[in-house]
Amino acid sequence: MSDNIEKPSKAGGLASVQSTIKHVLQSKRAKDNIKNLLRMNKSGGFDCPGCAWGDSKEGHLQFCENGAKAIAWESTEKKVEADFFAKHKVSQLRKQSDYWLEYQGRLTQPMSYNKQTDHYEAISWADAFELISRKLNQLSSPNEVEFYTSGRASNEASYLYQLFGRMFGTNNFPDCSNMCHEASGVALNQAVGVGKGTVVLDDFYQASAIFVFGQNPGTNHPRMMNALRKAAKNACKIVSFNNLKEVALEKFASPQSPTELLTSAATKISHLYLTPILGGDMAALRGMAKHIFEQHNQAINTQFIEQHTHAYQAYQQAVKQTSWQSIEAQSGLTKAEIQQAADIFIQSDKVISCWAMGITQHSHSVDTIKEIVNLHLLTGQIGKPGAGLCPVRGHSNVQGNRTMGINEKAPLDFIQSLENFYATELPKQSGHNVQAALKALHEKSSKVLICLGGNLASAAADTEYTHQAITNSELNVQISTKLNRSHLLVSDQALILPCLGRTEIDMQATGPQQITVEDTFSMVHASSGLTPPISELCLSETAIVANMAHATLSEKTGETSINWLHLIEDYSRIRDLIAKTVTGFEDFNQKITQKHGFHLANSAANLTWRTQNNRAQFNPSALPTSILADCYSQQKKVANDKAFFMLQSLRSHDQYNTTIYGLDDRYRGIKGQRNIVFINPDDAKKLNLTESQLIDIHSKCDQGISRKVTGFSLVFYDIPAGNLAAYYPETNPLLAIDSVGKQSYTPTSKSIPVTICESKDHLSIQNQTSQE
Ligand SMILES: Nc1nc2c(c(=O)[nH]1)N[C@H]1C(S)=C(S)[C@@H](COP(=O)(O)OP(=O)(O)OC[C@H]3O[C@@H](n4cnc5c(=O)[nH]c(N)nc54)[C@H](O)[C@@H]3O)O[C@H]1N2
Ligand SMILES: Nc1nc2c(c(=O)[nH]1)N[C@H]1C(S)=C(S)[C@@H](COP(=O)(O)OP(=O)(O)OC[C@H]3O[C@@H](n4cnc5c(=O)[nH]c(N)nc54)[C@H](O)[C@@H]3O)O[C@H]1N2
Ligand SMILES: [Mo]
Repeated sequence: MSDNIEKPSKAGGLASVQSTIKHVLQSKRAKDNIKNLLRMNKSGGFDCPGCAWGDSKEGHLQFCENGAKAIAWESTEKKVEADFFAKHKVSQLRKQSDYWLEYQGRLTQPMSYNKQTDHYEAISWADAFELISRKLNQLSSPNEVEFYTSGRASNEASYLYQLFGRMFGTNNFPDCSNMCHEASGVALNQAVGVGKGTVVLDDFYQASAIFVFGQNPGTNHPRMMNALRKAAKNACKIVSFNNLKEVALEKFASPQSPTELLTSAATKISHLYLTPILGGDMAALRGMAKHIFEQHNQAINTQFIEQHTHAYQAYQQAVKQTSWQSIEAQSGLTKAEIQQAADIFIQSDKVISCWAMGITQHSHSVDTIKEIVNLHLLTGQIGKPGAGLCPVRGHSNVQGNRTMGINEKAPLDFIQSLENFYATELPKQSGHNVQAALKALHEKSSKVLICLGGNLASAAADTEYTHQAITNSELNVQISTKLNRSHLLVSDQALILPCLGRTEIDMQATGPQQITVEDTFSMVHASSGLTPPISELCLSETAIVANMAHATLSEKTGETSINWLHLIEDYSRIRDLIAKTVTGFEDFNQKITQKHGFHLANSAANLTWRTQNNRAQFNPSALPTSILADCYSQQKKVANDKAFFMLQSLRSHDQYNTTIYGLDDRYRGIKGQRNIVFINPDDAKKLNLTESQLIDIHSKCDQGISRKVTGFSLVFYDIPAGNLAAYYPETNPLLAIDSVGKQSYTPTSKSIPVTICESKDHLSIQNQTSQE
């Protein structure tokens, strides 16, 4: 570990409170934002746009440091108005950093790109909708448009959005899930018949062991830390599998505990902390099962297996055939460490497994998640209180978006339900996911890109390819709160449509509206903004979608079977349509009047398996021969190169995905920089590289294209040999568009094969300076 960085001894505590206050003050709307924080995640208040963790019924304050950053960022008084765009050409704006772009403030009026002047210019809403309608109706096929969604959009907005897209004639619904938890949905659907987690928040307080795989909740789900802390205090054993020693998973101080806030006291979180090498979790899980078969047959729940499962023998055989040698080599853990974890698993009567991006963003993620399921089926740890599977979702309504039909391959019964109710025929063939959408735009077979939130340009892999793909669109429509790179990749027509954020009052003809969201525990509840909108010219996402649909579909058919503009006068009308067409939403409007909303039943949690043979499936896959995505196959020999590493791209404590709040990563001891790479000091020494030295990183998936990033500073860190870590999105240029997970098509953002070398660009700069 480096002497230069100061990693704190605990997460949370006073430093969290200080950081919260700093961000609230910086927003210049401190009074509004204090009011916002007090009503956040509470009945009658609004749902935090930070993450999808569920709301607790306990305690007075329901916000965390990073939730406070998210709302302070949204609820700022800084504005980007027409004069800003008059001052800056788009080509000039493109030279600015993502941080600078978003820092300019909130978008306040619709803008249209003028390619003659290279400026965005004000446009009326009516003209903007007319332009969209005209362009869409000129396409030679409805499949020439891509409807992207980021996971913040409400149930109401996303329901109307998918209905619009399908009525227009396409299933092209790429969404942020395709880059995130897609593998969880695929694996869980196949294994247990439902693509969602099987536990609720209360299960965390009943569990006797909680396994946390590939997740950094201290930064990305800070409210989960309260649940882990409470569980740990209740003698629940927490086991972390993480490539890095994340301080919050070691020790956490609750800002709501006076002792932990004001002294050095903290709660020890992990009972056991294992650091597998990148992509090594499947092997580790396989090893846990092997230990159970070899030494603890009594822990195998034969009754559960007989009653509920399929393919047990094949799985048992697969475990037998996996050698300890391959398990140790692929996991980077010792047999003894794996046995220790397995012992905790089987000594606990109720076990929950949680996971996030460290599991889902690999080539073999689907199999890894199935391996988690295998262990739970083997021991019957599912479908009982305090036990089950918990993919911890990212964006606050990403799960709800899928439930509402934002899905390029929505189940047939979902589409048929819409067809029956709306008495119309809808497309059934699969549409584009993010990778397919970018490829279609790149080759110009797709011509229009509409983004309901997010920042596809910076979030997606293969930056140069992605930028070209978005630039190729003939019309690029971005529905957003803040300026970002996706607005600047334009060549022909483009629109910036500014929308309200979660914190703002959504006033429609019948009064202020509520929206609804679904959290990671399938709890659906209402959210109401509290502060006045930043500008009278901002519309709600729901209203923007309805107006696009109204303009486009009435132009297409002369009339539409849906009165879109009537629906948005009162969002309960949209919820009535959802109630009639989406399973589990009967009496929707009535159910959201309950204080904490309602729970969508989960069949697997009720031991009902909606799989082909109505049984939960063991997965007998062998360990992958290589953890690299298929597109790297020709590169495998480079693994012998001593400058070869596996790189993971991850989040700092001061960012929300592509939104950078600041340049610190407090829990890892990093201050004021983002272009850094964490490296094991022994690896660096072998290459004669020193701390803080600038290096270049070359991706090993060339496919004839050189992918590299330059001038990254080395940080000596406690990280397994052969692995590197650096921040996303700065490292996205290294990820080839074809480097995706099997069956999930998710970019393999946590296993990028690279080589590193002393920075040549830096040397040339040094040489230049010395010559001057
Ligand atoms: N403040 C804040 N909150 C957020 C977000 C944000 O950017 N900022 N993003 C939101 C979104 S969309 C999402 S999806 C979630 C993301 O939440 P996380 O999944 O926690 O996000 P990452 O930063 O990608 O962290 C991945 C973690 O997995 C570990 N890891 C990486 N590879 C491996 C591996 O192969 N094995 C194991 N065992 N560990 C591994 C890394 O060391 C790191 O701790 O957070 C959501 N919440
Ligand atoms: N290398 C690498 N790449 C990754 C990842 C990784 O770990 N490594 N993680 C992936 C993951 S998990 C995800 S989810 C994606 C994230 O991909 P996205 O969801 O596309 O990206 P965000 O950064 O969350 O989007 C930020 C933008 O959303 C807009 N915005 C914010 N709030 C609102 C709102 O309320 N309404 C609307 N309409 N717009 C709003 C703002 O304009 C802001 O600029 O990135 C993925 N990319
Ligand atoms: Mo995500």
